[in-house]
Amino acid sequence: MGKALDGVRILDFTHVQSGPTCTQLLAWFGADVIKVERAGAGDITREQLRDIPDVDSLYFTMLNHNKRSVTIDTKNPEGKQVLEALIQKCDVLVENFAPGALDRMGFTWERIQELNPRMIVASVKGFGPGPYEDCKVYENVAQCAGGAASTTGFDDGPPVVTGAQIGDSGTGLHLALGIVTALYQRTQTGRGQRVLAAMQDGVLNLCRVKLRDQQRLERTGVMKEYPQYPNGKFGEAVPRAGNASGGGQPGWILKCKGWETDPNAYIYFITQAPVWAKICNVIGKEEWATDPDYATPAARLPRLKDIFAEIERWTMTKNKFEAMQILNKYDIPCGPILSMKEIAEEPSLRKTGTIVEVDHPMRGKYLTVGNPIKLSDSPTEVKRSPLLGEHTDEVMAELGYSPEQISALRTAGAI
Ligand code: CAO
Repeated sequence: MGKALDGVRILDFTHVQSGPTCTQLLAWFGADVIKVERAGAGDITREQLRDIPDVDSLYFTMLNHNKRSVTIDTKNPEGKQVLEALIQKCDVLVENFAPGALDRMGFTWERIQELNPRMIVASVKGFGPGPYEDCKVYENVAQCAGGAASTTGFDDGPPVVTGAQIGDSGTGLHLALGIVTALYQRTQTGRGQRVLAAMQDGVLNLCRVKLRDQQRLERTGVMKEYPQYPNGKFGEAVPRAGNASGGGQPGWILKCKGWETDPNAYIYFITQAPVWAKICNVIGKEEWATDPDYATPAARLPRLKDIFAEIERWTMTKNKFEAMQILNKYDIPCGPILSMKEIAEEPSLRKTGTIVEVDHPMRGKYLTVGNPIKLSDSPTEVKRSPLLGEHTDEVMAELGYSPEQISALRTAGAI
């Protein structure tokens, strides 16, 4: 079976996390992703957080599946010529260097257009145009600047960043969508274009509901689904909402049996309005179904703290999986707090290819997250990440270089 992006060639200048997640997705959809790295060193993540000496780290291997690696010195004049040949042969250049680095290499948008007017140039940057456009940015900086940190955590504590890499991997996803959209437009126009995904913008896009709440707060001064209501104070900006649900169906994280020793013995419980009577039955508070203080969503809002405390008395008598099983029988929305250990061992995730075991020639077997997006006509086969420069000769030969030329370029330090 073919792949959705068969025939698309990507010149992958990405490093660390944000850019590599984007090109990994494109590779999983069938694009030929040629990762250009610095000879001798490569993507800095190859050596970061290593768990086995001198072996590519899990950080690197889990972000660079299905790619080919070539080493080219982009500051060497002959190395630049090789890159020019690659630009002419590829459809998309993806990069996430610090602002200006591509220009400093001599590959301005204008120069790339001269070489290949069909080339799509896609970039991750920390910020879009504005006061911070020249700043270098990592994940947590983006979470802070994009509104996630100020709205995450509890009211009486400091801002908190989330473990989900919404700044890096989130922006990589945004960029991947921009790239396939530009490829689609190119089928009509014949022209390439620039695609920019700024990490601050990507995080803010994922925090869209918090900008909604900012405007609600300014209009009404209060947001009744927030834990600050009715006893706490609202300030001028959207406060941290703890574990409250974002929408109109109140939810909270509740203790389950074993919480005293297991940090993840918790369940997320949503008091969805249509199943309120069933919730009352399950927790043994049948009278709440008709009591005017509890029977309607509006009546419950000022009492959510007490309501969740009562529900928790019930959830604490069950482990999170038992609670999940019982609640699901009644269509009560809930979810166990799963640890990474539990996720790694979950057979259904292995079955769907969301968790995949990969074999690597130097590290042996390891687990990775496979493609979370499943296409029925373009199934993903997760292949190990490349060793540094593993495909230099192969790609050079495809560009038309003879073995003698390749060897001369190697001696000159260009590749
Ligand atoms: N051969 C020779 N030189 C190379 C090369 C190659 N193959 N590949 C890269 N380089 C050079 C670049 O030309 C650049 O040189 P100059 O600074 O002289 O122009 C240099 O290596 C390093 O680029 P960088 O500034 O991007 O790297 P850094 O480690 O200093 O910064 C980061 C890293 C992530 C902060 C920065 O790249 C950045 O802000 N990127 C955009 C935002 C982003 O993606 N952040 C998420 C990262 S994941 O958490």
